[in-house]
Amino acid sequence: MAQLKPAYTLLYLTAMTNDLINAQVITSYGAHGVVRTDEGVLLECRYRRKIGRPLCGDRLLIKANYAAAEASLEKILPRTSSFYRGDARLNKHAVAANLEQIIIVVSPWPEPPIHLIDRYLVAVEYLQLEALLVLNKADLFSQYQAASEQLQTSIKYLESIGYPALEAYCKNPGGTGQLEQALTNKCSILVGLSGVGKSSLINSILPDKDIQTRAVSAATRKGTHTTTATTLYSLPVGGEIIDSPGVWEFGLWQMPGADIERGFIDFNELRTSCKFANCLHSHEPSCAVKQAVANAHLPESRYNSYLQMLELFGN
Ligand SMILES: Nc1nc2c(ncn2[C@@H]2O[C@H](COP(=O)(O)OP(=O)(O)O)[C@@H](O)[C@H]2O)c(=O)[nH]1
Ligand SMILES: [Mg+2]
Ligand SMILES: [Zn+2]
Repeated sequence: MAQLKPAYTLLYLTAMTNDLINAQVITSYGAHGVVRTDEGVLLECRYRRKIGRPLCGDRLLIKANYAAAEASLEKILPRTSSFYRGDARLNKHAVAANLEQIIIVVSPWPEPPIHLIDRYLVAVEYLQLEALLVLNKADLFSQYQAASEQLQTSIKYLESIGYPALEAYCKNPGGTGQLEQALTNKCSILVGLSGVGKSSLINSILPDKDIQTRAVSAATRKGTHTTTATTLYSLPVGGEIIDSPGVWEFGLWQMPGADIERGFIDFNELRTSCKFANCLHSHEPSCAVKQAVANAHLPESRYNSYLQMLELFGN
């Protein structure tokens, strides 16, 4: 039979324990970060080189010292996904872990450059994550009618091949209900051009964002937390949102042409009919994808996005 411990030893044990406990990284600074235990306690966590460098969103096993509000990293648990950004040299860098959904935000103004949505969708497929297209600033549709209609047409096509989409606005209250539903109980990130309304959407769905930010600041030894650091926020509806300002503004990273090709999911049922099994649908003869464009079964703009991506990011 286990020996009964006096109360003071139990108190001591809860203050300083050698037990491994589960936690998630809220923000990561390189050699340390802020983690939240499954009980909801924020602790500054020191990393250890031989264990690795956790990313925002990583699930960890830690040893906690609650009295000192600190912890040490013992193990990074296996990731269900990794999210990357590309740098100016098109190299990829991991920025977050365990994301499930990428929210691609577009607006009639500023209008997205042609091919931007298709480009993001290739990355979504490469990362094997879910995508959600959000057409924001719905209150501006009548003012920017041509741009809005063009966007709606592209989005309708993307919906027809399987990508969910919804409209939102955050100038007036009540415009983010559908989005909140789509975020429930998932870990998501918002991407898109500067000015499309990502911060406004986040403020609308995360009314306590400032409170959460201050709690992270308080947990860091230096007492500051910059708003540009990739940070995980808990949603009131359940689930999380990772805020990483500017993460996919334009660029992605270099990837094999075959990965770009797989990122166009509407090529799936065509590629088996190409003459060459490894057809990249550019200069090859008897290409079913080119044929589908000629027959208007595949939008020319999608195909042009594909060719542009092969040129810019293919290797
Ligand atoms: N008309 C209108 N303007 C919006 C809406 N959402 C955001 N904005 C405005 O668009 C500008 C850029 O928004 P912001 O959230 O900073 O975009 P971000 O750069 O993607 O984070 C700001 O002036 C916002 O007030 C919307 O739904 N309708
Ligand atoms: Mg912003
Ligand atoms: Zn082909």
